[in-house]
Amino acid sequence: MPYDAGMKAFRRPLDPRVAADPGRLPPGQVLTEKWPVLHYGSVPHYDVGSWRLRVHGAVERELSLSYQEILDSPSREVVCDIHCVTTWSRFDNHFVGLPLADLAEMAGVLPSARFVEFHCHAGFTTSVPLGYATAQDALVAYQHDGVPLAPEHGYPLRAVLPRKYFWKSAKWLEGVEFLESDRLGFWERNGYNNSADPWREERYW
Ligand SMILES: Nc1nc2c(c(=O)[nH]1)N[C@H]1C(S)=C(S)[C@@H](COP(=O)(O)O)O[C@H]1N2
Ligand SMILES: [Mo]
Repeated sequence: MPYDAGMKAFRRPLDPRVAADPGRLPPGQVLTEKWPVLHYGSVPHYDVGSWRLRVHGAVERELSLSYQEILDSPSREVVCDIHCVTTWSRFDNHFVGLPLADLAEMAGVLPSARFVEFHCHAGFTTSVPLGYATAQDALVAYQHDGVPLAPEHGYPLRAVLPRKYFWKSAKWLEGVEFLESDRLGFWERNGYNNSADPWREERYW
């Protein structure tokens, strides 16, 4: 079989959203319709009656918020595209949650804070510069496309940081810590690029 004929079988029709806006898909990414599940370790099953989010570090007041308190706070919807470092992208995700900027304000983030570190189930961590975490599109989210997050996607709460590769969008959040100097997270210590900008293809070190 000629080489070319074999390849054609795998060629996908161009998605109309990519055809309409070719620059929407970052370099090296492939569009997917389903929402893949990707993480290290096993999926935790939280009892939201006892689960809390701790907000701490370079803040005036440490917070410990219940799931209900988070649901009762003013929410924001963010519609965004997500880009995984393993090359899948998914368009038009509707996340609802609490803006990270609001959390920062509630806790009284100190002027010395420059990074935000996310603490998750089983010791998983990741971090971003404060400016990304407090941008309009950065959330701690509890809902995706109209339904509460499924356990495998981070229930009860995950970070959503659409401007970075999706590994920075930490699932199963237990803590948000404001830092004066950065700490490398789980994937970042294992070869991922700490800056993680999909438009610059900052995948690995
Ligand atoms: N707690 C935790 N969050 C995590 C991860 C993980 O291993 N643990 N993996 C990250 C990676 S690599 C990706 S691509 C996204 C995948 O999110 P999804 O499974 O909801 O698609 O979660 C991120 N958040
Ligand atoms: Mo990922």
